[in-house]
Parts: sequence; C-alpha cells; structure tokens
Amino acid sequence: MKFLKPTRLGSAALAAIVVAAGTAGAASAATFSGPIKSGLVVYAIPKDTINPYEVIADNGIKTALSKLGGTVTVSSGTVDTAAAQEPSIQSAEQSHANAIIIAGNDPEALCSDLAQAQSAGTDVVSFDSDVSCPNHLFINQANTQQIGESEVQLLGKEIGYKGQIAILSAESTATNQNAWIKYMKVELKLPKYKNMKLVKIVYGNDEPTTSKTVLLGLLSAYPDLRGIISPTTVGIQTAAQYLDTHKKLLKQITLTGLGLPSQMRPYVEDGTVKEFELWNPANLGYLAGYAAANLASGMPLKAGEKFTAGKLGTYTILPPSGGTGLSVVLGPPTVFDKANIKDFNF
Ligand code: RAM
Repeated sequence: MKFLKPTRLGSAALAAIVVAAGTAGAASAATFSGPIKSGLVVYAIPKDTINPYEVIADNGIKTALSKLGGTVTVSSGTVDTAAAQEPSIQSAEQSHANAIIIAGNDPEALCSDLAQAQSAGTDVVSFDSDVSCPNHLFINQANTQQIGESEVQLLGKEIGYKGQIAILSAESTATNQNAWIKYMKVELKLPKYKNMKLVKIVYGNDEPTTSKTVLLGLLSAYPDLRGIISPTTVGIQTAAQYLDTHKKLLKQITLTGLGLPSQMRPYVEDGTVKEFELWNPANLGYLAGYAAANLASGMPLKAGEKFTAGKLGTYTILPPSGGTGLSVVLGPPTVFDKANIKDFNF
C-alpha cells in the first residue's frame, strides 16, 4: 500500500478534496489499475474456523486470490477471542504475508500484533468485524446504521410495535454486533417504538451450545418476552431450532435477525421465522480479497480511491464516518421470506 505523502496544496485545495471525498461515489480518482502483483500471499483470519458463515466468507477470499494468482492461508482459533487470533497474525508476519484479512474478535486487542505485521510490510484489511487500529481498510458488509435500524424495523412490524424484546448476540466484544446494536438502540428511541422495550442483551459467543444456554436463560427470566433479534447467523439458527421444537412459544415470540438462508430455509418454510436478512458472505470475502490484493499491489489507502473487484465491479474507498475509518461497503442486505428464500444457496 502507498501511504499519502504530504503535498504543497493550500488549505482551500485541501478543503475541496475533503468535500469531494465526503460524497461517496462522487470522488474523481481514477480506478487503480495495478498491475496486481503475482504470487501474493494472503492470510485470512476469520473470527474462528468453525462458524459456517466465516467459512463461506473465507472461500470468497480464496476465489478472489486464485483468480489473481495468489494464495490464501486461513488461520484462526476455534473460539471467538482476540487471544485465539494473535498466533495467526504472528504467523502471517513470520511468513512475510503481503496482506492480512481479519474479522476482529475485539476492536482494540489485536492492534499491537497488527502494527508489528504492518511494520514488516503486511497490509491490513478488516472485514465482517472491524478493528480500530490505524492504517487499515474495513470491508463492510452493508451500511452499519441501516443494518441496526432495519433489524428493529423488521421485528417492530411483526409484533405490532409492542412488548418486551431482547437481543441474542455473538461475543460481547464483537465490533460488528456491537455497532449494529448501537443503532438498534437509536432506532428504538423513535416514538413509534414507545411500547417496545429492550429488556436484555445476551451473548452466545457464536457457539451453538452457549447460544442455547443464554436463550433458555432469557426465556425463563422474561416470561412475557415478545421478540428476539439475533444479529448473528449462529444465534438465529440456534433460536430458530429451539422455537421450531417448542412451537407453543411461537404464539408469543417472534424471531428475526441475520441468518444464512441455507440454514434458515426450513424454519421460514414452516413458519417459525417470517423474515430475516443478510448479505452474501462469499461476495464479502471476494471483495475483501480484491481490496487486499490492490492494496498490496500499491493502491493508495485513501478515500475516493477506486478499484475493480472482479465480477462485483468497481468500488470506492469511503472516508471515515461514524466511528468507522476508511471503508468499502459491499451493498445493501437482502430480506428473506417464504417467497424468495429458495433462490439463495449460501
Ligand atoms: C455470525 C458472525 C459474523 C456475522 C454474521 C451475521 O456468523 O458473528 O461476524 O457477520 O453472524
């Protein structure tokens, strides 16, 4: 990656650049034309190596790098903690990887390891779950605010904007879930939700067993619960499975969230879940792979820069906003229901 060099531009010119970069998509930079270096070595470090969502995303990274003549090593732990990811960052550094693509299990705890890899020449791209470390590009699955708001909107509509609701999340340190939950809380402050009350957030750590344990705790602590948002594919699948086998709960409880259509299809088709949403995780990985390859081939890390991500087309690096640094957004999520779920195979 090329860092921005100081220029002799006057303050008026600088202000003009800032304004231009602030209008997403309107930036005038030419598309970075590479060439992409051959034989790039990329380390993909997902939240863990077990979660099917992460596996699909990693496969997207592999597809991208194989198109570009590079290689991908997938490395992470089996639990979603920063400590489990640190050895993978160290291996990437020792292997002189050109780039790391990481889904952070914690926003800050990985920064010193990542900085060390960067000082050895490795570019850092985060995807799925951001890190708050400097000089990296975040590949965001969809607009963070819209994900948070739309989750509450989906549930509100289904329960008539009334009753106690809870969130079944992933790890308590996950940057992505916490960012979405922040916007869920903002949405819930609107007057139309005045009769909907968020009573509890529980954390299933993206493990089916823990997710089920905290779900059962929730159900027994809040017998009047009307709705659950689970913004994690592991959480929503676990909850859907439970509700499916305890159908009398469905008279009272509505479940929505973020899920894989391949896992959720039986529950949508039998009416356990009406609607939920997600983006295509393979495309997310693919986009991250292309972004990393471009950075590792000299694309400047700055707002307004454009690059081509193979079959997905051209993307623009967006300026920092709302607590997120430089980012690229894959696109809006899809809402799945009985009518369309059979059309999606991820
Ligand atoms: C889980 C993970 C992942 C998240 C999806 C929606 O698989 O927590 O980070 O993006 O759910």
